[in-house]
Amino acid sequence: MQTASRFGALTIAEVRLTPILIADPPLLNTQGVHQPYTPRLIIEVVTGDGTTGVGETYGDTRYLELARPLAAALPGHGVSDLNGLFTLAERVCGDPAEVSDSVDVGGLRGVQTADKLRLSIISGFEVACLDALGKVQGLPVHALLGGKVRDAVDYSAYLFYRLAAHPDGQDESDDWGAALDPAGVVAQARRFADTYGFGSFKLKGGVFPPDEEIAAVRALAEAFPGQPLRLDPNGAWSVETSLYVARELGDVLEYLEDPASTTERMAEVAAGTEVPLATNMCVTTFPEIEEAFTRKAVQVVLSDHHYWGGLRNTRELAAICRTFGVGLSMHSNTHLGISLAAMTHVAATVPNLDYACDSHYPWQTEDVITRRHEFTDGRLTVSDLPGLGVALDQDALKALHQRWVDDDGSMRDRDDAAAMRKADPDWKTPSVPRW
Ligand code: GKR
Ligand code: MG
Repeated sequence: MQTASRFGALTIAEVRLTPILIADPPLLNTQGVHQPYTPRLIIEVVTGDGTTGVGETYGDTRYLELARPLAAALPGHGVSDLNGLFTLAERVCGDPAEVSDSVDVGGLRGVQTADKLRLSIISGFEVACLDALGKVQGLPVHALLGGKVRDAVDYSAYLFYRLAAHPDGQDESDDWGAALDPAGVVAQARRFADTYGFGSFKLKGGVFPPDEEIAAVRALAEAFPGQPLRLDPNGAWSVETSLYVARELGDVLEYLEDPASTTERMAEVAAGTEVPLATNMCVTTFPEIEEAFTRKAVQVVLSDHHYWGGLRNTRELAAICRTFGVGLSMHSNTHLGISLAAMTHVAATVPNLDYACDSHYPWQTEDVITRRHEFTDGRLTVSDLPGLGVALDQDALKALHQRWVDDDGSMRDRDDAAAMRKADPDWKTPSVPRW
């Protein structure tokens, strides 16, 4: 328990929640296509001495419904009492109205559960508290997590099949153009490599029939010989198809990510191939670890502080993976610079982060921080400034919030299938296995 005064530097005096909509390009995945705007939630935690810490997480309606009661309950809570934050969230958040056993499109991250939604909200608050605590104490977030074990964190290029423009004509257009075949994917990868120096490449698959995606990965292997490649169809394939792809690409893949959609299917695939299987779909919470690890269904877990419940839980996940000899990588969804700072701080503290991390960041043209992160040689330098080392751009935050206010409701919840129906009115979320 905190002993600081209610109005002291270590006590939360105010919490501000700002839902925003950020521009997102027409990236394709097995569910559909990204909408022109995607929701995020920016959390500001202000301590008794006026220090502000910032956090970022999912901003869809069902997340906001959980965030609001937590924000209201936090004033008076110690900013360093992060264990207490979890207890408080369990008490005040309740269960979200709509939790189904369908795949969570807002992340293609396995089945939706109330726990996962709650943890995704807690993580944004935890990051904001750590940022505030670091600023109060003059320490970077990585120091609050035990200290960095590396000065820079490697990221991989996150390649997507994509359209040139959004099907509904709403366009915060960019100049990337379409990428719908092997040549388009290689051109995209070339630009990522030239601009940011990325040395490893992940292709989001599950969009085209497997042979087309195999051809794209082969083209990447020819264009970037010896460089690590990954393919992730978000569980779109049957066990047979997964094994076929593993055979075709076994010599060039660093890992195959979520070829099949359940732990059971992943275990069957793993039993039939030497290619390591990675996941951010069948191991997404602590209770899912035991079955997947005992059945040797996955060889690499993609951590994500948003849905594992924060930076400290990410380190706990890392320790479990280390114990069981399972590799660790990092997953990403559409996010802004606050989340990238948080990802980089925690990644810097994990000794067994064996792979370059995923990040959607290069696809985002907007941000709520005053200085965008810059990748050099595919890496980000770990900040030693107090807290996360980022400053909130209040004008940008206001403008992106206004977009959320003005929205007719159609963009406030991520819905890749709805966006796809603008191009193809008959489009339905494909059932899995799709191929
Ligand atoms: O943003 O389309 C996307 C991705 O497919 C994302 O939703 C996934 O969560 O990138 C993710 C993944 O690795 O599965
Ligand atoms: Mg994935």
